[in-house]
Amino acid sequence: MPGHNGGVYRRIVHVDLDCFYAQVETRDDPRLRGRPVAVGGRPPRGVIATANYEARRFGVHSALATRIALDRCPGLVLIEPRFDHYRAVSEQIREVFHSYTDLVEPLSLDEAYLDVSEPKRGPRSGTIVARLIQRDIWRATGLTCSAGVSFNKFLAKVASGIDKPAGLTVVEPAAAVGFIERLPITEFFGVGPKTAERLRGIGITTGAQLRAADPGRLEQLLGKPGRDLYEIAHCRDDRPVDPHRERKSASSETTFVTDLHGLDELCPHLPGLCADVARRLAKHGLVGSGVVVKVKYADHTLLTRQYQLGFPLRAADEIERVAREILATRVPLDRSVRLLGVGVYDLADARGEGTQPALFPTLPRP
Ligand code: DCP
Ligand code: MG
Repeated sequence: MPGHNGGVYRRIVHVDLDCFYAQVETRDDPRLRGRPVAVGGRPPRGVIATANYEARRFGVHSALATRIALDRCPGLVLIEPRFDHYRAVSEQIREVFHSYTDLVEPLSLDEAYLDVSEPKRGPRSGTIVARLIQRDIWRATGLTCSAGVSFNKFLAKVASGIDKPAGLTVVEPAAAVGFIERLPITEFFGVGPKTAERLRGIGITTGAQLRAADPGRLEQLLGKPGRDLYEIAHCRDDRPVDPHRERKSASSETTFVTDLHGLDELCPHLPGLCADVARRLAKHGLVGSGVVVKVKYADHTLLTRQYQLGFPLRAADEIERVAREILATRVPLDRSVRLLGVGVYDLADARGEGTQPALFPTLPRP
């Protein structure tokens, strides 16, 4: 059997609240029920953090520019995010988790892995404990969540997304291979649009094809993540649920198909990278006060340059301004570059950090 470690399967539950911010808002204001609702920043610069299912039917989704969301769904109710409030709700949810196990690894405000192999209470059944958790969250907060249960993190997480909202999906060991075979490649972690495109290039679009692939070829194509994908597709995912894992930075990077030269070629990649970093911050309810730029040159040597601002940032265009300044003044660009990355560090809760005026930081010249 896959994932069978010394005769014992772990019981991992992944819990994810349904359209979290939007569900909290509709819970708090019953007049919104049944109407399309999105939580996000106002146009022209704002983006959607999340939308309820009514709004999703119009093509409104996380990270979409609010301006476009309003075009797609003219009746959309737009609500400014209330991060402190979501954080408080998140605390209530974590209390429920901790009443079942101390092995809780939060991934964001609304999402966590739990190892319930030996629960503090309830039976030794992942499925039943997951149901109890859904019930207790509902009782404590009036919110629905979806859960996935399996013997490793990857399977539990994918499973929780199968039957939203308020669903429960269990992947038993005997069903795991069939489950993986049917998954589209984009469901595997770390496979964004770019990686999916590369995999498609070698004829891989499903879990079944990934399982049948040559692991060496995958590694050649994608590096170490290629090897990890192969392992995961074969149910080998021993990552423990780690209650002490902390996010110290949020970053995004891209490796270019052909090496790039100079500021003019690199700068067009900054908006995408910074938008990605901003999304990660938003998802975790965080802000950061340092920006780091990473460059890998054609000969694979790495260089990072960072700048500590002393005040918190969270918007993509603000991160971009600092990153551009670092790139322009502190990163030698006389050599070809194969990878560019941007990150934000010194993270703190977004709590109390209202929407900021646009910032135009200028770095002191080195
Ligand atoms: N979030 C955000 N920006 C993103 C993604 C998410 O601000 N790009 C915030 C809003 C979400 C919350 O994080 O409510 C949780 O993210 P999820 O990805 O779990 O999305 P939802 O809970 O909103 O929807 P789903 O029902 O698909 O889980
Ligand atoms: Mg969610």
